Amino acid sequence: MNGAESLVRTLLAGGVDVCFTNPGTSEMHFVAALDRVPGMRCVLGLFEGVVTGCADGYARMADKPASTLLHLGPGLANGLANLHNARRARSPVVNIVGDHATYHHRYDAPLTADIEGFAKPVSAWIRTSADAGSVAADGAQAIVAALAPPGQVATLILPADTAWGEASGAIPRANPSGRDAVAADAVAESVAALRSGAPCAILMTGPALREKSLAVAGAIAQATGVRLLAQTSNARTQRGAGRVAITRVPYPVDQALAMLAGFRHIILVGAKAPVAFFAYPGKPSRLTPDDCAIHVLARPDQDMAGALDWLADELGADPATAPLQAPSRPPLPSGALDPDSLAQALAALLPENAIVADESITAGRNFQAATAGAPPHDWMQVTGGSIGCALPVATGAAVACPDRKVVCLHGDGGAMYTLQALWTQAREGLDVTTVICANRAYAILQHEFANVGAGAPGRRDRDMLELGRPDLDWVSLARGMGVPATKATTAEAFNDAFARGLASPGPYLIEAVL
Ligand SMILES: Cc1ncc(C[n+]2csc(CCOP(=O)(O)OP(=O)(O)O)c2C)c(N)n1
Ligand SMILES: [Mg+2]
Repeated sequence: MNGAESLVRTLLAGGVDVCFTNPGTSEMHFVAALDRVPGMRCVLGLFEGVVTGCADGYARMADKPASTLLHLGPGLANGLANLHNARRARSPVVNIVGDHATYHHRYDAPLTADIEGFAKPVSAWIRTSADAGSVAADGAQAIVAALAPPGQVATLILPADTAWGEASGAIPRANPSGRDAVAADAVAESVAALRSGAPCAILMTGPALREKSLAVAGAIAQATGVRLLAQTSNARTQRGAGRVAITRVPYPVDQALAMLAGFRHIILVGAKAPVAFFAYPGKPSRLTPDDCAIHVLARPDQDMAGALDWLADELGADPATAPLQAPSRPPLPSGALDPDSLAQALAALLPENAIVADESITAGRNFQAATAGAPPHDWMQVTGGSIGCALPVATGAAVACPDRKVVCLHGDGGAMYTLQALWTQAREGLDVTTVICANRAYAILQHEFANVGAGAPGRRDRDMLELGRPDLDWVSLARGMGVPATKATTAEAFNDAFARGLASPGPYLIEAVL
């Protein structure tokens, strides 16, 4: 058995059975091993930002890592932005990067690069395998590192000769460490804050936004009057009818400041103390008032569900008493297609158990509010602010959950970064309905231009923020990659197209002209 095969068998033994890949010459023995060893699903992405975004989406839904296979430094570099989003999502990823053979390095061939240097900022764990005999053990440790709470990117660099050299065999599954319970002090501090009588909020993210923990938090809110809030961007929120609804801290700084203004205590469950996405002249970076105390009930790597259970116990809050979101569906919209009618159509049609990948930016400001009473579903956001995330995240989620409908809501600007994901959806027959919010602009930046006080935009400024001349033809772009598509310019046309996409078992794209 060679090193590559020992690694593939080790990955499978460790429960990693999907590989999102874009290989090159240095990975050919790994590619051969993927074919020789049965059991690994290999999914080709035509750009590394697709590969890494798929691994992120897969992990968010499967709660376990996929592996990637990337080609040397440049391949990794192309995938970095979505590894950044994966890091912020706390997604476990076994990020495998091929490298030149160890003895080839000294010649500084064209593709030679500082792979560890490229990997460092996004990786919690990095190892370059020394020889074929260590590849399996390194792979086993990469899985443990990826799964270490809260979930992280583990980068394994595989010189070509470690893949083709002789190895002894696979390493059996190792147990990853679990989440540590929170300290009694942290619970006591939160209880004291909740009993103080002063206005208090619980700010949550990560696993705390799954249905069961939300119910416990809802009961705590029912018992104490505390306000439940979620971070602005979350990897995955379980929401919809029959679940405890949670409001996010808004992105616009003034709205966030207004929401948080009255609180004297904020209890963090996996979340960070809220800060503005960007600095704006004359506005604060921290979003909480100066006299607001911040209490950490659970760090991101700790057991959030257990912490909430414990807190509920102390307060005598019974999860059965949590107030649940009532079902509500609006009628189908008619007339002009705009962000409001689009939101209404989503709310009217979103199917039960859907997975939503949301990078709709300005068009989607009301999508969450509108769909609060839709049937239960999961909602994934761009966690690291790096656009070009949702198309691959939707693709990876569809690989993880073949029985569920995935709906991808995307700005037209961000979608151009990783549109190759559509080809992967077509090739793999993935059940994803994509809605492109075609406002022909980087609309958010048009607002931000004013927000940062850059003055009135000139002609050249406008040219940097508008996407027209020519308009992107999303129907042709999708069809060119094997995805059926249609364009909607009215609410009625969108209703029909969205219903058609939801009814079809494979990928479908709608260019919603706003
Ligand atoms: C990787 C990366 N590059 C650039 C940006 C800056 N940026 C933020 S939003 C945006 C435009 C988004 O446009 P679109 O997806 O069409 O959404 P809209 O603002 O029109 O709603 C850009 C370029 C970013 N956040 N990430
Ligand atoms: Mg746009």
